[in-house]
Amino acid sequence: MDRILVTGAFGQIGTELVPALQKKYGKDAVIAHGHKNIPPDADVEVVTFDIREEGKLEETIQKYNVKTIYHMVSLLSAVGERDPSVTWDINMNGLKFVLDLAVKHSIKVFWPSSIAAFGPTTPRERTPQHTVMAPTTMYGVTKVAGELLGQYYHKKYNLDIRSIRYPGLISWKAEPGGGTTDYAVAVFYEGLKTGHYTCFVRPDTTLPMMYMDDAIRGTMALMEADPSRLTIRTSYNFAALSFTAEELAEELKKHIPLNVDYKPDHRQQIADSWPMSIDDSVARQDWDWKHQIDLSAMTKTMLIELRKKFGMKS
Ligand code: AKB
Repeated sequence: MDRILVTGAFGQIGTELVPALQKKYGKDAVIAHGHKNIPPDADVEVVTFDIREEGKLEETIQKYNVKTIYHMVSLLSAVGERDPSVTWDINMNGLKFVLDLAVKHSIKVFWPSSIAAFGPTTPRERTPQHTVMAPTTMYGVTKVAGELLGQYYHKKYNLDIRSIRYPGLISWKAEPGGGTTDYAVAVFYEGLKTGHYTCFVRPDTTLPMMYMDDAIRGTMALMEADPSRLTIRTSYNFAALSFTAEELAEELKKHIPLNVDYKPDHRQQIADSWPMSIDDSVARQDWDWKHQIDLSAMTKTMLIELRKKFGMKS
């Protein structure tokens, strides 16, 4: 049986991608790779190793007859600045191992890029698909380099690699860790638990965001898309919502008592270097991408699901 390997399967995206893939392709078709913090109740076949251990990755590919990899392992923007060398090592060398083995074993690859691939010299409104890409974080540098490496492997070795530039993702199942857009999730958690949130970016900070269900649907749609329609093998711009930190807080206040104060920290500079909104018309044209969930629907769903998760009355 051909199987799908999800690396970084217990991170924010992997946690929701794995059950979605199991639902579509069958429970036994999916193998989940993790390194640390594997949930004891994980309902999936799990493999555990550091992604830089190339031998272990190849063993897994051969043992399970892996024919598709969603390579989700990555250190994010804020945490990536703590140790840029480790960030390069995990994000780039990990990716290169995956790409080399994908060529060797004829595997199709999904790899996530991000709005972090853009930088302060990029046009910030309706950022085009093809534009200046000069990021100022190590995470962003690895995203641009990874996009180019993927495209190179596609042209040189005919590797079927597909990629999306994710905006900030908002979800309730697993919290993000170490990103700049994490405030847009933390405000839900803290707001519900304590009625108060101290936000680490200014109220007028505007970033592109998306509810996780849309992100998972879009990711799987790109992987299913007819390859002859795909014109981008670096990474597709991918968008849904754009709002300020204050607009998000105001939306929450329609449903819960909430007091938000703003104490910008080092992450403000990163947020200010990223786009405020994204032009994703190429994705919409090439593989019919269309988001479904707006700010109001997302806020309502987040609150319903988090209340259940925390055992609170609705
Ligand atoms: C981060 O904030 O680092 C991530 C991203 C936008 O890639 N959420």
